[in-house]
Amino acid sequence: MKATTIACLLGPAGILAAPTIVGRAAPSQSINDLFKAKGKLYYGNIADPQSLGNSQTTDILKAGFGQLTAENSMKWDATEPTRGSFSFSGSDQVANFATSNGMLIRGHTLLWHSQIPQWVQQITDKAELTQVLQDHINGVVGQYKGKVYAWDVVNEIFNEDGSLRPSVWSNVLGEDFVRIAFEAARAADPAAKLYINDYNLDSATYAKVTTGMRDHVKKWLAAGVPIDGIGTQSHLGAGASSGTQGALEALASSGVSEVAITELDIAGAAANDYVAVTNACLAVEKCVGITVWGVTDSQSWRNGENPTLFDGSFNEKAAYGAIVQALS
Ligand code: 9MR
Repeated sequence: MKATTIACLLGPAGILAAPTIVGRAAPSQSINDLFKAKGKLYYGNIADPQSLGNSQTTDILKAGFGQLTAENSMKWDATEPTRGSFSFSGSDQVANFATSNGMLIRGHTLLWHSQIPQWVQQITDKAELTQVLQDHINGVVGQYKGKVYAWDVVNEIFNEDGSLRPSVWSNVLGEDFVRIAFEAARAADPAAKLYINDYNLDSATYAKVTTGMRDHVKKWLAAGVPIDGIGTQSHLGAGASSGTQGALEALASSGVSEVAITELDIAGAAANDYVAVTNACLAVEKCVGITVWGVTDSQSWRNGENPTLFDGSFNEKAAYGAIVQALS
């Protein structure tokens, strides 16, 4: 890593003392630039107001990555905690940082079973829940109209066996909540790519990939639901990267125009796992980009698993250099 900052200190007698390392700067090579040179749109990462308050984190983001997802601040509990009263203080910070640094934005997420306020969970009337969903999507997508590359419109709506997960959405509205959400998002920002996002989509033959995501999306596309892309979160265990390319191909075969790896982290962050996932996206034409879920291990939701590309002291890990090498 070339960007290590070296301070030459003068000793008391004016003699040049040994160089002292006062801190490592950001990575010297941008994996975003290298990925784009291979025809992809971005290599991204996540942020929220707290991490953006740390200059070592922002240095890494600026030097290495070209896309940002808000880790939590665009979710429903943050943006519309009370019905009809929107709060964008956190999410605006993420969007402004991305925009002022030329980074694409992935909006995450408009409809989820988790991180939704009680007042939403308690609705049992179809017409009311439809209105509430449309108003939420209109408010949040409208706030960032023209600024967001892609929205995760619905998140984690499948069970492991490929059926629809029970939630206030499916319980009250049946499967129709998917159409309602995508149509509202399309109306609020016609230029944004609209995604369906989920986890455990890591192997081509897994039920959640086949009878779950692929077959449902095929059916919804045939019915005119405006779905542009499928996001595979890719929270992987060590050594679990071998299925990624096949899974991306299976998801792409649903007929969506693009797919993306939206929340990548890998237990242990072995270099060969990160390189395999990067190569999988390169090998699948519809794969537009990769988002890593966490800048440093100490910021990761996977406590103790060290799944990101930088350690808790902001040092680049071997996997980052291996991605640079694979893309060079
Ligand atoms: O990383 C997020 C963590 O800070 C939150 O506490 C958590 C709350 O549910 O959500 C995490 O992000 C999740 C993402 O929004 C959806 N896919 C799974 C991610 C990891 O749990």
